Amino acid sequence: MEYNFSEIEAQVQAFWREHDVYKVTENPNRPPFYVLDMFPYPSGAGLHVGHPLGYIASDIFSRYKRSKGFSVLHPMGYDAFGLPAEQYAIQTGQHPEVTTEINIKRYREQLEKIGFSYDWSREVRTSDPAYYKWTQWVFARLFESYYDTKSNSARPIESLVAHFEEHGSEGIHAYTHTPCSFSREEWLAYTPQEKSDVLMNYRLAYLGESVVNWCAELGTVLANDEVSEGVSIRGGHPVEQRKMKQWCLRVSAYAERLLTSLETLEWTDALKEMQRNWIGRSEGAEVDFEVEGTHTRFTVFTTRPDTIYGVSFMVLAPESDLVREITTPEQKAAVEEYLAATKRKTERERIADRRVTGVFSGAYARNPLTGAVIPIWISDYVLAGYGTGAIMAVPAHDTRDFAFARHFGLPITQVVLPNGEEPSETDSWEDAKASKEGTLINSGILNGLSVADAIKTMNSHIEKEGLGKVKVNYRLRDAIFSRQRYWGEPFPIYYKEGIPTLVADDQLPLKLPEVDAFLPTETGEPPLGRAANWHTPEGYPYELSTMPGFAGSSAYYLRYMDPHNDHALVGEEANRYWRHVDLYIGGTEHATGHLIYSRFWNKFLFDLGVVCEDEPFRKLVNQGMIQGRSNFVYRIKNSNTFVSLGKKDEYDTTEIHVDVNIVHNDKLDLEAFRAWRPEYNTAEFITEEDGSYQCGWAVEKMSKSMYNVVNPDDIIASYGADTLRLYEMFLGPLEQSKPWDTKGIDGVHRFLKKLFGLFYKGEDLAVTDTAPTPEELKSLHKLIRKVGQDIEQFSFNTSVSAFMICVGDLQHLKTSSRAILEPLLVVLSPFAPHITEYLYRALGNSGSIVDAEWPQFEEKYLVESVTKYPVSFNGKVRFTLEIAASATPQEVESAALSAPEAAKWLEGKQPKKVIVVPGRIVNIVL
Ligand code: ANZ
Repeated sequence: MEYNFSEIEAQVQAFWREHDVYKVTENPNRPPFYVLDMFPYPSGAGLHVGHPLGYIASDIFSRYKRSKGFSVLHPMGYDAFGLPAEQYAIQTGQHPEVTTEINIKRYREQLEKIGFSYDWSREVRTSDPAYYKWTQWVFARLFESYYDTKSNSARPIESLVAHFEEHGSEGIHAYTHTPCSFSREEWLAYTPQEKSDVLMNYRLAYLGESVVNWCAELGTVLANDEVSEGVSIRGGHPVEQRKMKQWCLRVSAYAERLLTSLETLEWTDALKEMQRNWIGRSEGAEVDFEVEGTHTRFTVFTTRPDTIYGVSFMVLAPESDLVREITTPEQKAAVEEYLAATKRKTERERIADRRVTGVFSGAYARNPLTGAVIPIWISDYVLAGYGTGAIMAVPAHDTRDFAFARHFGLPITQVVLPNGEEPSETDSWEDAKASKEGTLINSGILNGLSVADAIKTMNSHIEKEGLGKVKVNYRLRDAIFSRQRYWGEPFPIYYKEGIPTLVADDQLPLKLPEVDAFLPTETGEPPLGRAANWHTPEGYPYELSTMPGFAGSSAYYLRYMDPHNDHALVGEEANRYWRHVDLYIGGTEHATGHLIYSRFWNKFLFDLGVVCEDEPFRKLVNQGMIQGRSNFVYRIKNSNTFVSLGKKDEYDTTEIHVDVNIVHNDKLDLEAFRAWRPEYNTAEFITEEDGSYQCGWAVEKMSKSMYNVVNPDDIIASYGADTLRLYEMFLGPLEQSKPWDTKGIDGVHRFLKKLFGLFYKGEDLAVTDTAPTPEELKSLHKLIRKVGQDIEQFSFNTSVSAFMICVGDLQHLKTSSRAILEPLLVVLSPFAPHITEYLYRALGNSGSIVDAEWPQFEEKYLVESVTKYPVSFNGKVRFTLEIAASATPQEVESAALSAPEAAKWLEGKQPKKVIVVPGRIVNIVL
């Protein structure tokens, strides 16, 4: 019987479906194991062969764990809200829900063909109201909570209100960027609006003023990576920096916890380092400066308070509220002009841009230590969102301050320690030394100290004298959580007399309303402003913006644990059973966004007691990218003639991408090419001598525009899903990026045919109950050990080679023994689930191979058994030879003749005859 993969795969998949073999339960008799893939955004283009790489790896691991006795949760779903569907809706009028539905259907079909062991009954879609009810619910809890810096956990905002009612703001320990100070009486006298404003400074989900990239044309805020050089990447519309009220999540309150518990995770060092940098912990001090001639004070953040003697000017971020307050009338015009110019740059561009720009405010500040009067400047190298948005500039010790001072001719004051020693331990000091410009001044109370000690001394001086306070700063910002978009979760918020108020939990989900167009309103309000009746029954208007893309993905792993629970995001029982994701596989592009937000949500839900573990993803593996292998044809300029690679240098040609699907092993299918595009109907070819047209090639990103996208469906049609799965793993180490190259795919496919051939001779099943030989057992057990170790180490490519070696050995040994072949199937089944299921059942097993136990590795089969041969010369035994029992008679003969003891008896003669009695004796006749 032939290996008819398409029939086998269809039959096996139907069997899985009918018997629900991938349905998983909270089975108390089995330990739990949770394997998760980062769920896809269902784009219109469908899956290409790069997408399933991580999914195949996680599927192998899941199946392996299941055969090791675990109850394995391995779900799949869709991150279904998002911009492309909305953009498409704007262009075509097609409701995003409709396109999303179509795309999901396509994804599901493609995924099912690959034979994943997903429990589809747990599928989630973030755009499904039954799902986003819980996204809204978490938002509501965040709105109702503040962060208690004493207990280091989230607490109900009501308890803060209770405190205000008793004691005013005195004695609270609540995390905020804007501390408020009021008495009990003041609090009680506040209007509801005033109370709401105060509480907004503490809520974990709050309406806050932040600087955003505003694109008026698109009517929305854009993320930094959606903007380049002052215009939107999509459409090229102007983008400006604008302060706007946005919903924000107070992620920064969790910065320290997000940092410290990284240590407990099995993530790669590179990934942890990315998160550490993103969180960006920095120890320093906040120091207060006074604006000369006023009582206005402002605070700077510095990591080098020891350099305070050398401050020669101050710099404010352009967005700072202080700018308008202190700018003198003479400088007003220049400052306005500068502010307008900086509005066009995103923050990221400001950080990257090393050009010095700035403007003098006209005002001065007084150095609290030296009393020196120094100018206050405004420049965009100071960022509004970091520290306090104001700095003390020490050009002798800081490179950017130095560049600024040089550019504007400001004084450079170098601090030296009177004992002549120079501070070490920082680069900026090195930079400063290199400058050798400026005046050297005495460093006052820091005389003779090292930098580290000088910092400590200055910190305590600052605190003692009330000049400021020691402060740890984090680069991690609060997340801006609103988008002026249609296709996202509505906020469970309405405005009661202007006060943001939660929609009651029992009214959730608050469903996305219908609109007549997916565009902002004429007055510039978000698309939800077009919805009729978008208000509460009492007539209070609902929030018009929607949640961003990362809202729905922040807790999706919890929902899979208990996807149909109508009463809780996740029920206690389900959560206590599964606890956390044991293995998470996905791309590095989520290293900071999603992986910070979901850790934050999880920690918050942990504080609430909704989940029992403080970290969501125990082990995380990043799969590499599969790149495309593009092909080119060469068109002779101004003609419709195409010349093959080997001859192209003889002509003046243009290189053109050609669809890789009409190229096989770099040879162009000429007919398919003519049919590809109308303009090539009449194409002529100059081929190689053998008549073939050879294409050029290059490795590029896999993308539709380069015609190098390979659809897994096509591979499955030609080779089957098992070949696709094995081949994707065979391409190389999981974590590495590698080009898709089908050169080796035939080899992998032949391997499966060979495997099939071990089971069938002609039409008949050729498996017997004969006892296995030691060689067969050795080959099998080598494989069991190797594959088990490989899977545990995510080294799937090496397993594929091991399978090939083993099947080659067994073919050579003409193995037919069930005792070998059945365990072989089990070990191969995580990689090639269809063929193995089919053969396993052909062997007479009634259940599914997914329930078969992983074979036990036994060391004893690997120990070489040896045979002792007496070696006789002309009938007289002269010595004994120890040789592997598996040695052939020829091998025994040559081992006997080349043994060191043999030389003495051979006396240099050629033996007339050598008789080997296998397993018994060697007789050499001279
Ligand atoms: C004086 C000084 C002297 C500084 C010196 C550094 C070296 P990290 O380590 O990243 O926390 N800074 C503070 N707020 C800023 C802002 N909003 N935008 C741009 N720069 C800002 O950096 C902290 C240092 O960066 C602070 O310490 C401040 O400059 C600057 F020899 O103060 B330093």
